[in-house]
Amino acid sequence: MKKVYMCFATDILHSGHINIISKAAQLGPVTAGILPNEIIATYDRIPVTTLEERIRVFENIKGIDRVIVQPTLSYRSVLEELRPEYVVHGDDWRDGVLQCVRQEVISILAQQGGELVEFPYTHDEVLMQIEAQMRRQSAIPDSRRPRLRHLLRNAERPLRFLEAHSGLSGMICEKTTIVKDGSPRSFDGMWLSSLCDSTMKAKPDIELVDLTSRLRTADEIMEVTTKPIIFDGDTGGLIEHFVHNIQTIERSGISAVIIEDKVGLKKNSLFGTDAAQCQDSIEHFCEKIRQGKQALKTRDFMLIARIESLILKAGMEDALRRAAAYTAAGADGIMIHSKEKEPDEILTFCDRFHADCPDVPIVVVPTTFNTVREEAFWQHGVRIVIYANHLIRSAYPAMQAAAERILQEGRCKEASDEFCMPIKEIISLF
Ligand code: SPV
Ligand code: MG
Repeated sequence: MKKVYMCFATDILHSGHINIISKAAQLGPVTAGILPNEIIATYDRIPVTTLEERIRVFENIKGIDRVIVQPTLSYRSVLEELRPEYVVHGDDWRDGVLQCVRQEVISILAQQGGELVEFPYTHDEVLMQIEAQMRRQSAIPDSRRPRLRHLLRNAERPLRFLEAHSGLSGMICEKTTIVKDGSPRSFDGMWLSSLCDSTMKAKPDIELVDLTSRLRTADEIMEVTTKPIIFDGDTGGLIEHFVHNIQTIERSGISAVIIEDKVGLKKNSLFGTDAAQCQDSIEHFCEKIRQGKQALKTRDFMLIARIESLILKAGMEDALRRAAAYTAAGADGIMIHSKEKEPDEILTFCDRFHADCPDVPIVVVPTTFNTVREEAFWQHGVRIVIYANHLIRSAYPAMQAAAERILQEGRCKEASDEFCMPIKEIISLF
């Protein structure tokens, strides 16, 4: 009997799958490989059902002989062990991020004397509606909120969060995927930066843009995306206000808030000691953390404490003392910030804190110490890397250049040709 292998990422089964499975079964006994949710999340919507649930469903489908877990997007380990005569797939993976996976399958099968059999993929109107409904479902607050904790539990590399300041930039965070070393790579979620949200409104980053407006931006992003959001909560304000505001943020479907240990007029940390800024006392900030945690209604939401000691030149020992105190007060993670170009102080902090509290996620924002790669951060215990301002910092000069070019030429042809996407593309983006 010739062996047949198929791999599945879907959580919605429809007649198209059943047709393809019955065609595959005519070739020989079918082994179905099921991809884990976190692997699917690297290039597509996170499944709404668990891996175990999907295994049980596939075990009971007529035509499937055996079900295994395919641990990676690459078929290599499974194909080398199973050595099937046929791999069966829909023809929808010829384009898009899976084309590299397909190419690898073809080359492994060529070495093993196997064959790839592709059947036409069914584009079904009803199915597309179900898929759209699933996307909406995974965007509702209760489904979205726990996603950060879930990703952290399963991560084998730092989660990457990219700044979003609008629905459009949120969509870029959600959808941008590249193929690197044969695997798709995308962002894990959005950072709702106070700097970028303020800049978007042409305001300074001094807690001037109020929570109502910040949540309006969050809502715009949430309307068109499904990935988890980390909210930059600035200082959190007065404790009396924070205990209310944290509930509003939690209710919206955001997964975490980061508050920084400063008091008084907050200015952006990257001014360093050039701007007079006052660090909160350990006791007072711990009280803010304790009361904030007590106010929460779910166990899904995370309150992350941000330490400004290195920014304010209060020293490493102060930073570590604060990290221990904030963790003891209930913080679900520690963000350590620095404005140094060299990563040394950040990495020293991470090593020392991680040795003491290996289970507390460390968050970094490598805007200035930007030479360190994500894999290296992981080795130092970093679990979330935030690219905090790169979409707005790249958009602003591009807009400025287009505006100047129109003025220079007295017409828009040159700006259009040099800087702009085709009209045809923008009118059909959504
Ligand atoms: C932000 O993005 O608003 C931050 C990070 O708080 S930083 O600008 O580096 O302070
Ligand atoms: Mg900020």
